[in-house]
Amino acid sequence: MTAISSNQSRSITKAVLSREQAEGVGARVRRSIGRPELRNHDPFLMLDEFNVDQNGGFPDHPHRGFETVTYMLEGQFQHEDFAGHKGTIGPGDLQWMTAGRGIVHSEMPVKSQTRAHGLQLWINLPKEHKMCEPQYQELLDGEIKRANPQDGVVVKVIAGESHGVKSQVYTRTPTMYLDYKMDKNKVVEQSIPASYTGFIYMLKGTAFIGDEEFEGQAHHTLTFSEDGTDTIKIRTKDEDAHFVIIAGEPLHEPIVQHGPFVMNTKEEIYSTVRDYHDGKNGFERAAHWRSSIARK
Ligand code: FJE
Ligand code: FE
Repeated sequence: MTAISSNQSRSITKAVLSREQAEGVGARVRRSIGRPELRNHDPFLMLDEFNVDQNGGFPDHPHRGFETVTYMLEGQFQHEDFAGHKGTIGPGDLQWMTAGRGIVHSEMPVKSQTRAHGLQLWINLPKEHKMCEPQYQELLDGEIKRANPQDGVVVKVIAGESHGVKSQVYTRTPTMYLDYKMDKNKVVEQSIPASYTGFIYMLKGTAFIGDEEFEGQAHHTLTFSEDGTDTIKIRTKDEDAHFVIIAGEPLHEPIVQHGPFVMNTKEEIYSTVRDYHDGKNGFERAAHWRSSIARK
């Protein structure tokens, strides 16, 4: 009841290294959430750090029942969906795609570029939003607000709030997504709603997390304790660090996943497979569609 615990940081309960594995067509990913040691991180289904060269990509595939959030770090990525929505995202840009009842699309690197490097997060949707109309929220690097809690610490607020700066992204599943760049020898505290589950994915350098200063290194996922604490403390020592903090309100709803379809029951998965096959209930345009960007 007293505020004793509220001044303490969450601690780290797990640290898992993601090595590269093959995914899509000729693409490589470091899988964070979604790998065997990091399943059931409700509301998150998957986080991939992808590296795709000009021969690879993720051609023509469907989604239903969740959101895909693509955040580019390097290179250019093109996308095109079955409703004619298309575009290119470059370093620092964001595509927040709510697949809802159905999207079929291709995600491919721009040919002339050497490689496309970024993060793709899959966020589960609450039951009442699984069959919503698809929606895109697209922000260029320059449109994403920054917090600057102190000299040498810059936070891009992709979703949620940091140090008084709020993202304009609408989240159907309450989500915080922050891109932190810290110089060496800095300490920051980030508040995170006490009910959220969360983790850090390290992109570069080393950070020391929590009161016990758990050491986090590149390509590691560090999961947060769920102890009702509403702050995470992060320190850098003799090198700079780049990482994302991702946290969200757990849905506590049953999850039945069949590849790119995520519903609440087996029956809903069966009808999704049928809808996709028959071109119904949101997949009408899937029938004879093939993207132009996925053809060699
Ligand atoms: C996939 C279903 C999918 N990781 N990282 C099945 F949707 C995908 C898929 C991706 C993906 C796309 C991007 Cl841009 C980045 C990703 C999985 O599209 F690979 C399989 N096997
Ligand atoms: Fe996709």
